[in-house]
Amino acid sequence: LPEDEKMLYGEFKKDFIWSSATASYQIEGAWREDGKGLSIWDKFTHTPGKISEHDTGDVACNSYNKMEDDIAALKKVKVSHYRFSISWPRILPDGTTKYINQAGLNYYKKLLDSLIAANIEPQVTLYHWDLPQALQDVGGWENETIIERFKEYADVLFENLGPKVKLWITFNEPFVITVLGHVQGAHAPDTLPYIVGHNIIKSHAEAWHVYNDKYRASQGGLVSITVNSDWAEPRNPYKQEDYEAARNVVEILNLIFNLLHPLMSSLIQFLLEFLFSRLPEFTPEEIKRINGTYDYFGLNHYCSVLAFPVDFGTTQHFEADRGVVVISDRTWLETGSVWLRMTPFGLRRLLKFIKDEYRNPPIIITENGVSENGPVDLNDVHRKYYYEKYINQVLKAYLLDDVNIIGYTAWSLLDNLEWGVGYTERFGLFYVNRTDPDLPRTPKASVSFYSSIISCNGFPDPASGPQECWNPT
Ligand code: GBH
Repeated sequence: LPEDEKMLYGEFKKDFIWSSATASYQIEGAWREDGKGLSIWDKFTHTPGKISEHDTGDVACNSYNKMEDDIAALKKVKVSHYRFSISWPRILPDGTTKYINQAGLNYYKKLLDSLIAANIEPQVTLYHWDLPQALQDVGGWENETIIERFKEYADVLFENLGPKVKLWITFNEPFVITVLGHVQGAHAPDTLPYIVGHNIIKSHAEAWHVYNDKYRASQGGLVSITVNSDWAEPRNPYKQEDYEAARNVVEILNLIFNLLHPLMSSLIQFLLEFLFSRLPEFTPEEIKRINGTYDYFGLNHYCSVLAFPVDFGTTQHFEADRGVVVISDRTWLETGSVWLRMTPFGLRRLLKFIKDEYRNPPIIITENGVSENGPVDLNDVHRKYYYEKYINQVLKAYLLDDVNIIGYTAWSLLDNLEWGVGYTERFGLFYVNRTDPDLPRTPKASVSFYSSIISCNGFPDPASGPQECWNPT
């Protein structure tokens, strides 16, 4: 075996966060129940031709009405934490605090109480892509007034739910919101400019300051943001320019933490100018306001890519702006999603990169997981393999590279609405039978596998650890 793939025995730190995740639009359903307003994803999925098989989140996993089932699933996995997101239009139907929908707040209060009763701590995301349509109608993230709207929304959540929450995530993947939602149109709302990224960063900073000024002293939680970052290797390891292309890919995906970081390197300044050349510059006061507004590094990671530079001339699209194209190596194992190949080695390298680049922040992996498509097979060996290899790479980063890793989150608890590809790709630890109107959750084989890693807090040496822990096969 190459050094990279050898398993390492050992355990994570005490009180390690072991979690699994979902997002409101992907699981809740109940799209018009109890006063919920419409979101941009309601509109997008109801637009013909946008989603595979005309799938929508109208019902999804019906988690809005099946909370008990979800809690039972979490208990079965034995997670210490559960990451879910709040549907903004369920709380504020037109996006503003003019009207607060008490039924929506009650749903999340009840969810928090049920989790706490089950001894599971919540990790709550404020924005996992389902913007109130009413705000989109006035420009959404392109309109800078959204910064104030987001700040007010965050304030409502901190005030009403904050006493029960210790871990907050403002935005899930600003890069996806900006590039897929606005630059490429693969996601809602399908409009163009990068200005969205600029406004998201400011919105995040305002929410962090609200928490810091008004709630931190009494609630004592942590607030951060989550980026999606692949790891990138040079396509040709003998070409210097491919190394630079790979480095740029990773820098750009993590860009937001450079802005939040008190010290901006000259490389970052260069990248910012280059990528966001059509954007207003942040003023020194704005930079000051943004700097340092994170309490940990939130990371969603799925796979690695190979990078090389391409000059697209004057064409305007994201790859052209970046000047880099990424591909995968055909020897890497495939999964149920074309963009996702099994590359466990990259996660350790990425964690080491984050440690070095951002001065050793505490890191929470807020998503990591794998999909299948096609016929149902509850014996998901590929997922067991994926979790075993990836989580072991996280252990190596912790024990061998001294990375300050404090948590790991498996995406996803349930098979759910996988955005543009609908229900055709399934990331769940639990299978959700969509042909049964009751939408029962059935554990896949990976549930007991992940659960044993959790119970053993990693991969203790079987010679000294409990017998039911991971054993080399
Ligand atoms: C996560 O994003 C999301 O947070 C989560 O909601 C989602 O269910 C999960 O991934 C699984 O997809 O099809 O070539 O356009 C992960 C980052 C970035 C991965 C966009 C998929 C689309 C590539 N995602 N990417 S492509």
